Amino acid sequence: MTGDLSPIDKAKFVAARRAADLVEDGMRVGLGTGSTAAWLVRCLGEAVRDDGLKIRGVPTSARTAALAREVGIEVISLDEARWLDITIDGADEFDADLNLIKGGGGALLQEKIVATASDRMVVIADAGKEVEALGAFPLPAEVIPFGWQTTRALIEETLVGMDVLGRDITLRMNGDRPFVTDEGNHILDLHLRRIGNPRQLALVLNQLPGVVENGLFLDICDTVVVGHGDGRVELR
Ligand code: ABF
Repeated sequence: MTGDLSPIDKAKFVAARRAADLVEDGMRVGLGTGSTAAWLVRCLGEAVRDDGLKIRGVPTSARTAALAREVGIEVISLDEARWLDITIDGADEFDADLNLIKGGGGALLQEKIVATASDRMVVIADAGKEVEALGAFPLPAEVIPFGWQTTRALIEETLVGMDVLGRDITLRMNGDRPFVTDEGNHILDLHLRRIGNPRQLALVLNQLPGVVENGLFLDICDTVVVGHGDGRVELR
């Protein structure tokens, strides 16, 4: 499955493989989105096929659902599962408090719902995702298409009082058209450079009418499995 991986892919793979060991028979498992989470889905698929692992997977995006089915994992909806034993997902940034920025893959809404409906949330990440302070990665905000430019202006206004270093906001594109999430929404990327008070920012953003959710995952992650290009793995 792994062949000769680049150091970054090896880091993602070893983190995913270690996290897959946390999944036990009978578990309902939230399956994340992104390239690191894709390694996890493949590892779990191998355990299902080769070791008879019995799990039910709740995907966080259409593309994860397709991959899970492809590798032989039984896919159910979150409503069928009601609650999850564990969710394993990637991240764009994590800090020392295990707070995250997620949403670089555009799946942050389902990811946050699934992660929150889990007994345990585990992030798998290459070591390059670790930061001293969140914000270098643009913070995604999912907004409804109706009046998104007004919502953008509202966010801009809100940022004026916030402890952030940057205030540029861009509409995420998919080629020459706006990116559309699985829920049919748009993503605004907030180029804040450094977020001094993530809690305050997360609360303020989600109070704005057109904002559906933001990519700050605070007090949700229980464990980060950090993979390194030389094959080392650490648990935080
Ligand atoms: C997903 O994983 C997203 O929330 C996040 O943006 C992405 C990270 O992608 P990758 O694992 O490809 O670096 O959960």
